[in-house]
Order: sequence, then structure tokens, then C-alpha cells
Amino acid sequence: MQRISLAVLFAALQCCIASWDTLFFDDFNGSASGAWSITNENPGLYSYTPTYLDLLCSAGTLSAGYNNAENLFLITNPTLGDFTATMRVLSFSPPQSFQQIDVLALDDVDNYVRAVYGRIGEPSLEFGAETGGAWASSISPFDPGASAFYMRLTKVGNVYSQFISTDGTSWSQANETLAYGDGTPSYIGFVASDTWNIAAPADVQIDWFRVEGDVVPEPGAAALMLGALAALATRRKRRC
Ligand SMILES: [Ca+2]
Ligand SMILES: [Ca+2]
Repeated sequence: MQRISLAVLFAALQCCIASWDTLFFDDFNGSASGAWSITNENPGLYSYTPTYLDLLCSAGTLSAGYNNAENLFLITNPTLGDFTATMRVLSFSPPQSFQQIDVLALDDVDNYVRAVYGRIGEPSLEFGAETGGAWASSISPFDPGASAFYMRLTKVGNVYSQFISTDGTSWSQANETLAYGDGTPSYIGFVASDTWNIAAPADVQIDWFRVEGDVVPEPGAAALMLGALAALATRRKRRC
């Protein structure tokens, strides 16, 4: 009889009991979830209306070693598996270059993936990663005007993609997929930044933010279930 290793059983068990679900959602209706940590906080640059978060682009950037962007909204990554992080923006019309809203999968300010909508010469989508402070990205034009849009960052394994939608139903991939890290970023979130140009402040109206992904059991929990299955199999074998 062919023997199946514990490692294979463990992987199969994880696969069987993992499922895809909403792992986090914040509607920003009047307040924010307590799950957020706001790094480099500047309370003067954001407020909550009854239906959305109004977030001004801060005079800073995550690029290279500058790392002076304010108000990084971050949650601890809620899954060891794959995920999508989706933001609905009610309106954002940046008048000046480099004003932008970014959806982030982040380990630290020099190691992250960033899905960007902003003005880069013209209204654009940008998608890139910074590793050890070195940023590389691709850029493509996209102009929603003052209308609402949805921006999504998707992770499968350690491969990330950027998607955009104007109706939340029909999605288009923007820019090139990229590989980053080991597939387990520490944080998920967003930031609105402005490089260093605040001559014409721009605000982003964020309706909601959602993370959907694999519900992956903690290794300890899976090991307990595997142990229980092994004990059950042993008892059945003894009865035979
Ligand atoms: Ca950086
Ligand atoms: Ca809302």
C-alpha cells in the first residue's frame, strides 16, 4: 500500500477546510473600524462624513527612502492565503501630478506592493512594488472624471495584480502583474499621498474598503484536526 506523508495530508487538510470569505469590511459611515492602525497620523487631514471617509493627500511619499507620507491606514493581514483588497472611491479628481490614492500590501515602508490611481502627468493607474527601497512600476492612462470607481489589489501566491472597475461588476486588469515577497505581507491598507506638492490640496472620498480571501486555519488548529483524524483512523484499523 502506498504511504502518504504527513506533510501531504496536512496540505490536503488545509486545502479542504480553507474557504473564501469577506475577512474585513469598513463602510466608513461616520467612523472607522477599530482594526485600523493609522501610521504617521495627521488627524487634520481626514474626517468622517455619514457615508464616507474624506482623506486629503498628505505632503509626502512612500517612494524610496522618503517615507514621509502621512495617514497610512493599515490592518494586520487577516489571512495566510490569497486575498483581494478592494476600495470604492466616490470621487477623486487630483489636479496636480503625483497626487494619488494607493491600495497597499505592505511589510514596511520600503517593502510593499502599491496599486495607484492618481495624476501622473495625466489621470493614470500605476502598479508597482518597492523592495529594499527600490521602486519599479508600470503605468497606464485611466480617467474616471469625478465619478465613482473601484480599485482592487489581488494576491495569488506571491503574484499581485491591479484591477479597476466603474460598476463593481465588470473588472479590467491594469498594468502588469508582479511577484513580490513570500506571499504573506504583514499589512493591507491604503494611503493618499501628494509627493511634496500641496499647492492644490486634493481629497479622496472613500466609500468603503473590503478584504476578501482564504480563510486559512492556523497551523496549530490544522495540526490538531490532523491528529484527531489520525487517531480516528488508528481506532478504525484496530477494529478491523
Ligand atoms: Ca520607501
Ligand atoms: Ca460608506
